Amino acid sequence: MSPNFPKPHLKIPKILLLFFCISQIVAPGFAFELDESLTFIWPLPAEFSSGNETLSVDPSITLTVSGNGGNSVVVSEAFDRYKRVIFKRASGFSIFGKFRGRGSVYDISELTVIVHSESEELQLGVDESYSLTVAKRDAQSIVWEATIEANTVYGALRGLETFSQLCVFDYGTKSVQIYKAPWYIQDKPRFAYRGLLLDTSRHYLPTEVIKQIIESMSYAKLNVLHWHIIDEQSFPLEVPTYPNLWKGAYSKWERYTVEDAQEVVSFAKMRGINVMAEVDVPGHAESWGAGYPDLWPSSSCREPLDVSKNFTFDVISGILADIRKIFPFELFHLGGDEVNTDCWSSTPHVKKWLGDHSMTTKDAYQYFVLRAQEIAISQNWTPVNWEETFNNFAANLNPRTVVHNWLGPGVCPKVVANGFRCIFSNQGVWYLDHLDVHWDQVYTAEPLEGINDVSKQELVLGGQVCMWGETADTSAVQETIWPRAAAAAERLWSRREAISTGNITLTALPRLHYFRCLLNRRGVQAAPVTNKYARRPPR
Ligand code: CP6
Repeated sequence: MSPNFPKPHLKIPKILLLFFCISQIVAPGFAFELDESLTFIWPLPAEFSSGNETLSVDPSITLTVSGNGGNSVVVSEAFDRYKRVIFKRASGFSIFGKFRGRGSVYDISELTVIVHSESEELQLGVDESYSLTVAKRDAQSIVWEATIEANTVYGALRGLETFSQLCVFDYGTKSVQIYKAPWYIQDKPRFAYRGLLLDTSRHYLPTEVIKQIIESMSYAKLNVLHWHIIDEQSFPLEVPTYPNLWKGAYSKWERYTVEDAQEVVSFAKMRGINVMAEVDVPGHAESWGAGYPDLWPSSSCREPLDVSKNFTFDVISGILADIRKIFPFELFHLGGDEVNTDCWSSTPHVKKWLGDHSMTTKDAYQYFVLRAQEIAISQNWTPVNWEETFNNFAANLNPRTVVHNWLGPGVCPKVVANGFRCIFSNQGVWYLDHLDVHWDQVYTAEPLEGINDVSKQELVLGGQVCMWGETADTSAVQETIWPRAAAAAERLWSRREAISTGNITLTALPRLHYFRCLLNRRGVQAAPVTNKYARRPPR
């Protein structure tokens, strides 16, 4: 008798035990209630096939990693995390398993992960492809094997997520099972950039909360956290070169030290997620002046940042140099949106400077953005700017600029026609703080809409949902992000043809309901799919 097989203290009538055992042999998993015709994986893999066998998964499942990337802690730590997630509810004890044993009492007691590359470099376009097979060793064999094969550790992470989604807790047997085996999955993302924006200036979010959100992003295979750290309302980040800047924080406690930010970045990296920082200039930077009032045009007219002083650009340069050491991701967001230049034309010394340089306020806006871009480029970043910069002076933007759409649909087609790269975030559908937007509107928004030329399509890096912070803090942030961010995540990961045809009420909605419950089971406060905000009347 195995040591974890407890002696029954209860007197159970033998006939009941016998009946239970027989029922488990004759009809294992009889209490299965999922609609087996559907594949409950979110986002949908690129290619997959499945069968109709039910397997049991060993709660003591072990990991075997091989290949050049076999020693990576990225994979072994992820395996441990997923093991906790998968076996939250299952004990190591199963009568059911005892009757199916061929040496092992479980069908799957080992997961093999093969990682070809040793590199743990995580940049835009990193290879996230993987294959996942849950099948018999060969046609004659009765031994089942689960294998993930990937070129990079980050592909292996995506494969582990999919594997975890195949593992379903069965309330009939109180064990974890894989339905519809054998599985053959070949998967890769459609877009390299699949983002979520978090805004920590309108409301401070503790790093623990940011980390929980990062963890939940990995469940939906999102891979970029766009950290809108600073804005006009508060400056929570420590900048060692200009130590007064974070005087613009809401309080002494609502701050991020350099170490906090580093911790967020490395936590994200372990989950295959890049962190793109944003320093939104010149329009969204009033809080900078709390520490350095010279950055304001005047104490009564505080934004945009004073374009006339070199000090302004020294500070930008200092911030970027300090945070370059924290954020290894090549993309860096310089904002550039919603610039109201009234303070420049109404403040005497700025007005004089404009005259001396024969600049209109619009010229000065361009001058500011381009000078900030040069600073970023000189520090080895690729600049990202909100679309107003493109809308106002596309001809002069640095050609390496990635343009971030937000104002409406139809922008990325123009951006890529001009040879720039684009990120799709149409506010009408992908701004999560717009609570009246329903899951299906998020789901059907298509980043390549209106772009037919394949060489132009390649300039669309992907898309991003935005969780602006004016109206949501820790208390509501997860329920506002999820489940609608998941709708965008599938749009960005899965093949366009596979998710754009047919009736999404049948092909996507049941899976999204299931994914939302999966998030809840994993401790993520995802809202109901059709909730008080996002209910859609029957059509
Ligand atoms: N903050 C910054 C914001 C917004 C933008 N930039 C924003 C604008 C309109 C809506 C939602 C958010 N709050 N810095 C625009 C990119 Cl509807």
